[in-house]
Amino acid sequence: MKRKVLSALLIAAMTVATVGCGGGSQPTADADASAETEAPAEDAAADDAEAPTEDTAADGTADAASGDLITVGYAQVGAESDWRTANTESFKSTFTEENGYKLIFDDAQQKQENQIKAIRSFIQQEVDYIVVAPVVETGWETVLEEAKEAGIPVILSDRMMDVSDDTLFEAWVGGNFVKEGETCGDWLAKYLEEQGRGEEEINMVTIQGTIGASAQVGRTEGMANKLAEHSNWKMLEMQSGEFTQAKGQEVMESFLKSYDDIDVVICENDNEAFGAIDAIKAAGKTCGPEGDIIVVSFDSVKAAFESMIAGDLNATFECNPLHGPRVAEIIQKLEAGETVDKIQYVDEAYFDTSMDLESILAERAY
Ligand code: GYE
Repeated sequence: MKRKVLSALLIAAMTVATVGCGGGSQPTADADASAETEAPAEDAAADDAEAPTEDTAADGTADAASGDLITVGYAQVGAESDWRTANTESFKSTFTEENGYKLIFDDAQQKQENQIKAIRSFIQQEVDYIVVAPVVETGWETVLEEAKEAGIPVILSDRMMDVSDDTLFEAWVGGNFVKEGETCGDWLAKYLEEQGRGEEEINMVTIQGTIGASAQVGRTEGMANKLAEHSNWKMLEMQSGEFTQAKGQEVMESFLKSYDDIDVVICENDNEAFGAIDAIKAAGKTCGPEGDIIVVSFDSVKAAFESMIAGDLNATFECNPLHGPRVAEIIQKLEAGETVDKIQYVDEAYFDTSMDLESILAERAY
């Protein structure tokens, strides 16, 4: 039985107890050139995955000893931030031949059209699973229908898709972006209160992420919920910094030209904050706990800890990028015919300069 048919059966009836984990299809000659094959292609003899195997391990790895590799196509957003680099690394170190996988990795350079192309290329290559970290939430129905038609299960990771038919994907795993935004607002309220500025008029600006990305939509919404609770907080302006340091700096430069009384800048990721901090300093202002402008951001990558230790950044709200093993676990459950939770949120914390940041940084994985 062809693996694609097995996958289709898996979708149609989750009653299949154990499903073959082979497949290992070769990239076709006309495969999208941008889809970079992570691992060397298997030899033709390995492509004999017709028979079901029962050799998946409980730790989310597959047994490579049988020679049957699970082919996974990962449509990655891009390489826009430290978070993204850690996320890519998590997938590359999890989906190895040693662990029983062949990873086909595609970097979409933050463009949805490139991701759609990559997904079509994965379908053409008859991969076993398609994993997508969607750049934006909308506009995916057609290509997901094509994957469904081909019998290839789709797993979403990191950002969410807004699709009317949720059978178009198997599961999603990522951060709770609205909650992250609300945690940021709550932190800010407490911080201002402690400074005796609880009743003061507070002027804010936001450097948003990529517009339409669920990390942007959720963080903006969470913060808006908290703004509604504080009549003395004023959002002067919001503009996208595309989740990059360079754009974050550019946007902050323009904010500083337009307003001379900014109290808080909310950066929807750490890299934008690094750019904003450079812009603040270049404008002759100061930031951080001792400075003129409070700077907060999301992700909590290592460089954010360094920035807090340096006294530039006030706080960072965590978003965990290490989704490789989580997606592998979902795949192994599907391979075993088990049901998986459709929506899987990852627990997240926050960090500020009142904490022992040196010790936390020493233990930090990303
Ligand atoms: O915050 C940002 C990255 O989607 C959660 O994307 C992710 C975001 C993350 O570019 O740094």
